[in-house]
Amino acid sequence: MENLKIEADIFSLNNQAAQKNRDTFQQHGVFVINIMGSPGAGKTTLLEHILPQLKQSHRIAVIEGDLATENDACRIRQTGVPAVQINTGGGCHLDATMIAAQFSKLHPDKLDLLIIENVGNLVCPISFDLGEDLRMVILSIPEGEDKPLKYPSAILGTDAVVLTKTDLAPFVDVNPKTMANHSMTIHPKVTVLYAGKEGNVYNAAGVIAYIRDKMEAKKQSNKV
Ligand SMILES: Nc1nc2c(ncn2[C@@H]2O[C@H](COP(=O)(O)OP(=O)(O)OP(=O)(O)O)[C@@H](O)[C@H]2O)c(=O)[nH]1
Ligand SMILES: [Mg+2]
Repeated sequence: MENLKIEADIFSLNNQAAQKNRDTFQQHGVFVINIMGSPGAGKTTLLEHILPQLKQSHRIAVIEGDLATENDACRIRQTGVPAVQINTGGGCHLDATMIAAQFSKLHPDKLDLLIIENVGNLVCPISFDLGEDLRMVILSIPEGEDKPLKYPSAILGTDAVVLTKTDLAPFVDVNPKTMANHSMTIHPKVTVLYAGKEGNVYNAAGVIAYIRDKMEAKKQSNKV
């Protein structure tokens, strides 16, 4: 019983901090995306390929979350996009307070888009609102067809599922369409997108178009 109360208090405190973040993001006109998924699902690889195109039309910064190392922030900086790294030590997710502490360092008045890559984990990050506008769960095809069914909270708690590593589907006996259908069984309104290598090219055109659409939709709704 005591454990349940502590858990409820943690979520309630985080929700308050997330609401503050949401207000701050809105004041600065920054659109915020929270990217979640298992370790190695291809989150940073996806960012490395979408940032060069998105940065042509938007001012972007990235917050990277990992237990240890600055590896992912370094990879992002190589695209020319500023990135800060949060190391959680043992923590399996980012929380709203961690984001608030980093956001002020990112020149908020000169930003249109903030992308947060959460700690690699398909469970914990889903429960922690960061104040984001959009959630994307990255599921890599080699993780297996049944993952949307086995991790329903991840699918229910996201706006979009991105099925990555499409090039590996033939080698791991996974039908990406089955993964997509399982995702839509759990969450009929979820958007399913694909990304992966096609020969020497990494194709994430659908993801880029989706992000642009969502940013534009928010801009229009702010005008009303
Ligand atoms: N073949 C193939 N490999 C990929 C693809 N996307 C990512 N990878 C590989 O998968 C591995 C993990 O990719 P990352 O982008 O580091 O994964 P991540 O989700 O950011 O990992 P963490 O941040 O550690 O949770 C790397 O070796 C990538 O090269 C893809 O589309 N096709
Ligand atoms: Mg990463």
